[in-house]
Formats: sequence, structure tokens, C-alpha cells
Amino acid sequence: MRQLNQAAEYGLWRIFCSVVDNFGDIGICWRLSRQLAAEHGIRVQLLVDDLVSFKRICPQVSSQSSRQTVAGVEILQWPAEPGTKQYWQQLAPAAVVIEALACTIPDAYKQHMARQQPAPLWLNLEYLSAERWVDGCHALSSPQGQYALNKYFFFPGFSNKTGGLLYEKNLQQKLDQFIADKAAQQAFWQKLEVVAAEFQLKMSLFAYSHSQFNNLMQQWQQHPAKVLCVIPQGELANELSGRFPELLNGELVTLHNLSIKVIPFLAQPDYDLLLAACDVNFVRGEDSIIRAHWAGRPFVWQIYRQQENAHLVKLQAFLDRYCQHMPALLADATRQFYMAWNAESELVLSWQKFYSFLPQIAEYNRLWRQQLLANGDLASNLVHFAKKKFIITPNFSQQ
Ligand code: TRH
Repeated sequence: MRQLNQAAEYGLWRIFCSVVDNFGDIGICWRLSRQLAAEHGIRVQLLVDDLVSFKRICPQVSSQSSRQTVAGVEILQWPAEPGTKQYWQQLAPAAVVIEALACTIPDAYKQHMARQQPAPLWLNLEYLSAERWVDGCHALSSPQGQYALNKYFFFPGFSNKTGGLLYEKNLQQKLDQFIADKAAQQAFWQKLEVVAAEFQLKMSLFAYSHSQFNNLMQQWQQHPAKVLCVIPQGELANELSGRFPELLNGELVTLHNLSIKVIPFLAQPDYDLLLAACDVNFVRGEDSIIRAHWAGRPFVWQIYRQQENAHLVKLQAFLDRYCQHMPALLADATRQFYMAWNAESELVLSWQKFYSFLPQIAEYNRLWRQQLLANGDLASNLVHFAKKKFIITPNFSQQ
């Protein structure tokens, strides 16, 4: 009943997601949509232009269906332009419209919004950045003259002046339980056809291609105990399969003390468990870095590459915040390995240093996580923001 009342209060929320490349856009939109529906009782409609990518992170999605409901979220195929004016105009009015990650909603839909009474709350959910300027830009609005509408900029981020980070209620409890439950972990690894007990160090490696990766692999081969490196299907796995074709059949390739295995792309909740089940996680992009935070294990971030090395500025900004309270030696080791990993420079020495600090990094990460959680979670902050901006709109719930 409470949920129904909430739905009536908030009306329909429509989220637009365009998959530029990779999985970050849909990964973020899907988590947000599910959380708004499950935890806030909001009716959410997610419009996505690439159901095939979506299916990779959520196997329940049908890539053939233009309208379906999964996990309480209505999923609509975002139709290709042109000739779709009618499509946009027949959509039920939404109380909140989220243009996610710099996708551009169609003009015909903007006109539709402009005719709505009252006008919807229009938000641009921005990319994640730790840069200082974000603090000053979060929640600002920009008048969209030709439509007589305001658009608000909602920034995820690492400070209490931003919208925070995606984090589901009870996630910590769920992950802690999994970490404490040896049988559950064993069952998890079994599903991946891995005998986890054989390895002293287990790592997940979700990365863009990397010219120096071979050096790191050689280093891992010399590790004094057995090391497992699991690599999700994708770019890096394909590259490695040039040398070890059996990897693509799911076979374990063992090189001295290093074993490598390519694993299937997992459903999002299983990927969260993988991060919790490993001792070190190499993550990439905007969503997996945050999931690695919640897993509480040491992690290394390969940031999404941008032209003219613009991503390195973002990386420095992240490191400035993340390493701020680390003891100097720990901060040095972390910075060096991150920079080497992202600039594709020599990795062996910086890895050795980073590795020697793993227990301290894990401990530090738990404190850093608490600090971030004090900023509230992104979905709740978004709901709070909407509540402040728009007043109860019961009519929308009838649509
Ligand atoms: O896939 P990405 O490289 O996505 C990128 C980045 O987000 C980048 O910042 C953005 O600008 C670009 O897309 C367009 O990395 P990311 O963000 O970590 O997204 C991966 C998603 O895939 C995340 O939601 C976790 C999910 N995932 C699974 O569900 N199963 C898996 O097995 C793996 C490896 C990932």
C-alpha cells in the first residue's frame, strides 16, 4: 500500500539511455531504474536503444521485445529516428524525465514535454567525475529557451555536494554475508568451473586492451604462490586468445604459478559477487569502479579513455580524493600503479609495490567506503531532489 501511495506521489519516471559503447551507460541506468522501482516504489520506464547490450548484463531481457517488464521496470525499445514523432507524442506524460549520461532525447519528445501541464522535471544525469568543479555544478539548472523548460544537471560524485553514488539498500549486508559464507563462495566458483581453493591470490580483470599486460602476466607467473586471474569475455580476452585460443573455450591456461580463465559475461548481481569473491579487482569505466568500492577489496581502476588524454585529468582528480587520507607510502604505491596501468607504462615494479600494500589498501578501502556512504545513495538523493522540485502530481499515476 505504501508503495502504491508513493507511486501516486512520484508519478511516472522516464529514463532515456543510449548505449554509446561498452556497458557503462546501460549498467548505470539499469541499476538506477531497478532501485527507484524496488526501493522507492516509483513507476519507472526505461527507454534503451540497444537491447542486445542490455541482455548481456541482464539475461532476462528479451532483445526482440519492444516493450517488456523486468524487475518491476518497464523497458521500452527507443525507436530509431526518423519518422517517430507520433511515437513520442503518444507516450504518457512523465513526472520526471532523466536524460542519462549525455544522451539527447528526441526533439519531438521535448515538444511533448513542453506541452505538458504541469511540466515534467527534466534532469540530465551526468557522467561520474571526481573533479572539484562538479561540486559547484551539481543541481544547477539551465533554461531550455525554445521549449520553456528547465533542465537540471545531476552529478554523481564523491563529495556531499554531489548526488552521491549508486548504492542499494542492504547491499553491504548481502556482500558481507557472501564473504562470510564459504559454502556460497565455493558454489559461486564452481559455477564458473574454478577450484578456488587451489589459489592463494584470486584476481578479476575487467579491462580495456593493454599493451603492457604481458609484462604483468610474466610477473604473476613468478609469484611465489598460485595466482588465478579471471577475465570476462570481451576485448582483452579476445586479444589473449590470439596466443591461447583454448581460453575462448573456457579452458584454464596455466603458466607456471599463474592460471588464467576467461569467464562468461555475468549478470550484474553475479558480477558484484565476483568482485567480493576476489582478492584484487581490476575494473574499468564508471560503474565497475563503484561496485569495486562496495566489494571492499583492493581495486585498480582503468578509466575510460578519452581524446587528448582528458581521462588522465579525471583519474588524477579521483586519486586526489581517494588517496587523500592514505599514509604517504601507501598513497605513492597506489598512485604509481594506477598511473602505470592507465598510461600503459611499465608495470612490474609498480605492481610489486602495490601488491606489498594489499592488506593496508583493503583496510583503507573500508574507511573510504564509509566516508562515501555518508553522502547518501544516488537514487535516494535523486528522489529527494525531485521531491523538493516538484509537488505531488497524482494525475500522472493514472496514465
Ligand atoms: O563497459 P564499460 O567500459 O563502460 C564504459 C564506461 O562507463 C565509460 O565511463 C562510459 O563513458 C562508456 O562506457 C560509454 O565499464 P563500466 O562502466 O564498468 O560498465 C560495465 C558494466 O557491465 C557494469 O554495469 C558492470 C557490468 N558487468 C556485468 O554485468 N557483468 C560482467 O561480467 C562484467 C565484467 C561487467
